[in-house]
Amino acid sequence: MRVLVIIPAYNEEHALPALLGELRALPNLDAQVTPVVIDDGSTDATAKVAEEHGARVLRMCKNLGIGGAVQSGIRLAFREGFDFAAQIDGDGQHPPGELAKLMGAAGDADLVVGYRDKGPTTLLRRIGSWWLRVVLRVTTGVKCNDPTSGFRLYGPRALALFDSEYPYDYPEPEALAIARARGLRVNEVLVTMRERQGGQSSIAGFAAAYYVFKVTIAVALAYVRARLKPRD
Ligand SMILES: Nc1nc2c(ncn2[C@@H]2O[C@H](COP(=O)(O)OP(=O)(O)O)[C@@H](O)[C@H]2O)c(=O)[nH]1
Ligand SMILES: [Mg+2]
Repeated sequence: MRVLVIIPAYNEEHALPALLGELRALPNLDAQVTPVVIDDGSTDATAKVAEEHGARVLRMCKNLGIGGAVQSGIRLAFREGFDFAAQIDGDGQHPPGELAKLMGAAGDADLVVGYRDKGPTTLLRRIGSWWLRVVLRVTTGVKCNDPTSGFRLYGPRALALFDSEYPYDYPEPEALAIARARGLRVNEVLVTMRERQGGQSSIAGFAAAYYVFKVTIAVALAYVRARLKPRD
């Protein structure tokens, strides 16, 4: 079984060496793991560091934002015939050792989300995550402890779907709404997460409030749109 590990990275030169080292040293995961760093228009040495540490690198033509970066990785996985793709943060927040738990939860699910015990770290984020959980539940019926988590595993049906449509900014909750609307099965599993290992988070302060507002509307619209779209 071949798994492409998609690592979206915007200025993550500090965290990547340790992360890629951990991925190389993964103990007995029953799969062939290929890491690909999606360098999303970084202004630091992200691409060079990733290459030096043995990863494949896709360099975006400019900063596309997390959605564009992730979809590029998904397209690579789908078009090169990988069986699964995993998505993990380039900041070291998602321990590669936990990938086995995502794989273990795949069963007959098409998309697996890793969530952490205590939820996001800051109060503002916890409130936002709670609200988005409610919105997703009410509008789409998806039960997910942390719809904002970017620690994910995509099976073949998710790769096929997201190859053609994937949301752009703040994509994680919206992607769940699209998946559900198109009949995919979503599962989740408890994982351990760490703090970001260097670099800076994309979401803080005012951006967090905008994020919650934007995603609330986007989730509802994405669900309705995907339900109305004729199936191929
Ligand atoms: N900040 C930012 N991160 C991006 C972008 N594109 C890809 N990423 C990467 O996406 C991942 C998730 O972003 P992060 O800032 O860690 O989000 P958080 O974990 O929710 O705080 C990280 O590995 C980033 O390096 C972008 O345009 N901006
Ligand atoms: Mg992060």
